[in-house]
Amino acid sequence: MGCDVGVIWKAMVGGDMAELSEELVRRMHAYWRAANYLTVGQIYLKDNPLLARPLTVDDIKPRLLGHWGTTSGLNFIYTHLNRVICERDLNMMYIIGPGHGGPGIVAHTYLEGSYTEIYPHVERNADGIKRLFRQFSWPYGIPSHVAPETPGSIHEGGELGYSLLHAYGAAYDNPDLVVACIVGDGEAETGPCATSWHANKFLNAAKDGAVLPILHLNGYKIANPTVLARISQDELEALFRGYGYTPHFLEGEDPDVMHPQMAAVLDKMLDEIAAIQTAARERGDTERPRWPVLILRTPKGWTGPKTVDRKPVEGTWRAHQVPVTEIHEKPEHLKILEQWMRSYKPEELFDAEGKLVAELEDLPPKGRRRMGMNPHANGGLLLEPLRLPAFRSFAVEVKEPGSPNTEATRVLGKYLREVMKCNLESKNFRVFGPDETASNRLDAVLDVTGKTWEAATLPVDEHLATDGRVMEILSEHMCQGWLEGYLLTGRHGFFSCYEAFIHIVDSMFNQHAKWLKTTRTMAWRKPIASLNYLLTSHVWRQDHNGFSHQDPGFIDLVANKKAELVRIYLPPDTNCLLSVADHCLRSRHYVNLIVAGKQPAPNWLDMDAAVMHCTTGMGAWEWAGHEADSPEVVMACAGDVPTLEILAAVSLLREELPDLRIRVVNVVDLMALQPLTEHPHGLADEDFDALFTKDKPVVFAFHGYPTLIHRLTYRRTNHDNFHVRGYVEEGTTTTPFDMVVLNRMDRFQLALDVVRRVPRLKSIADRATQRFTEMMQKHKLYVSEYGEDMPEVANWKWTARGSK
Ligand SMILES: Cc1ncc(C[n+]2csc(CCOP(=O)(O)OP(=O)(O)O)c2C)c(N)n1
Ligand SMILES: [Mg+2]
Repeated sequence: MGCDVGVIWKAMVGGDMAELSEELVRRMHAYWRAANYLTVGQIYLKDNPLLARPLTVDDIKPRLLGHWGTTSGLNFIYTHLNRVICERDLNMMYIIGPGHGGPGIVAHTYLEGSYTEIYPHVERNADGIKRLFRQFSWPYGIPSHVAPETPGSIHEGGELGYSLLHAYGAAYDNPDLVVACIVGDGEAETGPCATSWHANKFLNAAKDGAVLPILHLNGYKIANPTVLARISQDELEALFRGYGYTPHFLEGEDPDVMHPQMAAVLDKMLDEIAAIQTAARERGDTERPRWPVLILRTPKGWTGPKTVDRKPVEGTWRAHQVPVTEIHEKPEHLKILEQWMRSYKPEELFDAEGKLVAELEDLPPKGRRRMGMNPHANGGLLLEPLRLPAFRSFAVEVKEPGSPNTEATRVLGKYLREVMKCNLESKNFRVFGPDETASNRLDAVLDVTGKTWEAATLPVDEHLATDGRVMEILSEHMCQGWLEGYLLTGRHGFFSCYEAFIHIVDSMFNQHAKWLKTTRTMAWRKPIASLNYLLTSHVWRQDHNGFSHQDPGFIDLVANKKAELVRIYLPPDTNCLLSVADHCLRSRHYVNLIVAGKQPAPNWLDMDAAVMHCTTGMGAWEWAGHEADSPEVVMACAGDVPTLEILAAVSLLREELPDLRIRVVNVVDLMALQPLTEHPHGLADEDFDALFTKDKPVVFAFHGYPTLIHRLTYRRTNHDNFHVRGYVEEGTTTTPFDMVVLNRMDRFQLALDVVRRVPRLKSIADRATQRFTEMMQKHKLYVSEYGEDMPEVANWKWTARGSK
């Protein structure tokens, strides 16, 4: 559809002007100028902060870094939100999608005093301003984005797309909170952002807070126009109506008009929010409301240089980063910069000492109402520990290793049901999943709470509830983003996902881990609850689905991150899963990754043994090995299916070679494999050597890609003798045992590996090879013929004597 951009737009506030006194408009405009001045100063200046003398190249930073284009608009919005916070005594947070507008938020938090309270060395005087300028995008200073260092921030915004999700995550269960969320029009093109508008179907007007989305239609991204800026207003309006919002439009660039209009539109939207909340809270109205959204069109780089080198800059993509460069080389550029900075009239904004003038000092909110000081943006301050039931009471009774068979995640579901129940009153725990809570066998949780759902319901629906605490939508992005927002504002959560598809949020995990890494060493940021993943429906048991659903690589990704942040658990059975889950829900400031199957599988350890095993992280299972005083081979395993195959291989070897001295080692905490110098859970070298020996072959069956085990153990004494089997990217829709055969991690192959690696067995290697190879052939013929695993495999059970 063609559209004439020049005429597609008309301001839709209906020309409303708020009842702002001229005096207030004048002061708000001055305040905005001050924020813009401080923004430009951060990008350009290392000296002469108040322009007390003419600008020279010596005042200019050697490297000009930062983003101007988005920032003046963000500064405008912040100024206006300050007014409504004061007038309505709002509890408001500010999340900006285009996190590259960092200098604007730093400027505002400096103006309102939050910055100096947290960083007293950045004083409220000329020296402080100079420091503020110098530190920005400066080595060992502060980052260019709305980083963890920025007061009031829970959203870095470096990777675009998640602002709305963080905003909604923050709003859940915070009924008096309003989360203002600026969405960049470029950001709005990302997949996660595009779907996240639907979060309004999961927000309870009575029990949750409000999100105030503002689509910042400044027309451009880095180098291109944005799609939403170049469609007609009708389309734009239809789009947002279609998403279920009431769109409000405001366009302009003349501050005299924009200030009163912005005030009017914000008042209108906040009135709408108040009316929606009153209807839900006082009249019990349960109809899904149309929450307001503001679509704000202002020029990119508003108030910046109009042209540079005769090319238009303000209102174009050229304003995105640093609009005037080559200041050291081109005197006329220095002049443009000076004129630009002086256009904000700093002498009217700051006194001779560099203190903000009194009439502006009064303007922002005070204390915790300042957006830089909102405690929700420092969630650890508000964090209450979960009330946790005794996980031991959910234990499976294991009289002897190998029985009974249980579905580990189904038992976990019962435990989570109690966790949910214990914390219903405190409203600080939610379970997240992309349409898979029941499929992942965690549906017991639904006995005590529903699945959040504000859209229409039909009689056929089950467990949907407007106040449910299980959040399901078929978007891993949304689950992850909601959970992050929920955790960052001081609550707890649990995310279960099919193992293969968690990769969809690889990058979001990266960003969250970066946030945790940085905040870990910041004294004023308090630790938050860990992000807990349960990956199930895992690679080895995709009987329904096949190759597309087989990928254990998320473990590798998590292992890339700083040791102090990540924990990876591969519980071999149900009791271990319970012990690990309890531990994870108590932990702080980590990412915990748990990988566990949902299919019926044998249990190996009673609860006491499980707790002991999970606490150590790994250990020899004496009941499974028989090593006399020293083993000839170590058979190690990590993961439920690898554990099963290793134990089955041990049984075969016992039959074949009763005198072979085998040690069985199970690893539940993968990070224990690393040296203690690399990870706090790492086993000390002496203990590792004692467990894995210094010189005996280690045949290791691993849940994921084998290279990871090598990565984690390459510094260990016996690493050269580690022979790892794992997933090698072979898969299809086939039987459970055929999956391990395809990837050469089956019991026959593992037994063969042992025979080939133990020097004493060289003489019988040929015979064993023949026997085990025959078994593999027999298996192939059997599954091809009958479509299921051979009875001796499917019904195999561990016995104290070996296989039956
Ligand atoms: C997911 C992602 N892709 C690409 C980038 C690189 N990038 C940084 S800013 C930007 C343009 C952003 O445009 P918009 O959201 O409209 O922000 P604004 O115009 O307010 O600067 C891009 C593509 C990024 N940060 N994140
Ligand atoms: Mg833009």
